Amino acid sequence: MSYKKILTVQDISCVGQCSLTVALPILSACGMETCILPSAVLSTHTAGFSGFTFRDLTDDIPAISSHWQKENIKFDSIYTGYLGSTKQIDYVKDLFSNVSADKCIKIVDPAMADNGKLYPAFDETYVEAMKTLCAEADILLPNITEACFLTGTEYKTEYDQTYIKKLTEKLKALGAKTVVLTGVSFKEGKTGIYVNEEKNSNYYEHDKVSNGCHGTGDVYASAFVGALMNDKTIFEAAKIAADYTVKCIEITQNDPTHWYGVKFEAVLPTLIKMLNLN
Ligand code: PXL
Repeated sequence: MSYKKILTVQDISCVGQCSLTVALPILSACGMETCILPSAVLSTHTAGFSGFTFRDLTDDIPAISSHWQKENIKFDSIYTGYLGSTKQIDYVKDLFSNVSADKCIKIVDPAMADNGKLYPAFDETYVEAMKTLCAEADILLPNITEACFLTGTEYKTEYDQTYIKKLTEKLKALGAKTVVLTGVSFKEGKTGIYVNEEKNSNYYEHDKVSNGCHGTGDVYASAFVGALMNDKTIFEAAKIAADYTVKCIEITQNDPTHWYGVKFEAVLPTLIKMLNLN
């Protein structure tokens, strides 16, 4: 396997098993050199805890980026998640221009909404700015709520193939080359991933093991990036990430004290096996 250098830009939620505390271990387990740029530092994530602290690191980004450019540091992939501010989106676009290696794969998880609602920190201005970042993505990894906000589509919990196909086509019209849409359920008890690539679309269906666990979007995106950078195709990476995420949910769902994230650590060996890394 070739040794790849990835940059991931997202927050540090000190407690909560999301963002960087998930991406860093998963990408490392997948054999990647994982470099990080924290967008903000929070005491916990914002979904379910109250009174969390929030330190915005937007103003640190230009100097970090300049230093990397002076050192000629470049990345084989840049993967972005939860960002700290609307202004930061412009800085991330500068990173895409300035610290990408040849053939750098730009992966954007718009991490801003779920279950029909924006996360507390975000508003319409953020959504508008996020559209411009999505336009630069080689691969966009939204859930259905994010896809609806980004395309001005009515959010539905029941839908058909046509609704999903149109949603992903509208995301591609923003400029993203490939859309990997998560949480797409056409049948009771099942959910899956709808992948709309440059030339063809594909759907991977699997059992729905819970009605939504916090942090699974970040686990999914990180495993997807790890698999893709191990030279899996986009669809193979989408399937591996789904199978891994299901395993994480299975070992977490019966523990009511663990409502804030999934126990992704214990099943990392399974992910490594799926990638044939051992
Ligand atoms: O998992 C997405 C996420 C990441 N980071 C922070 C969050 C959330 C979701 O709520 O609050 C800080």
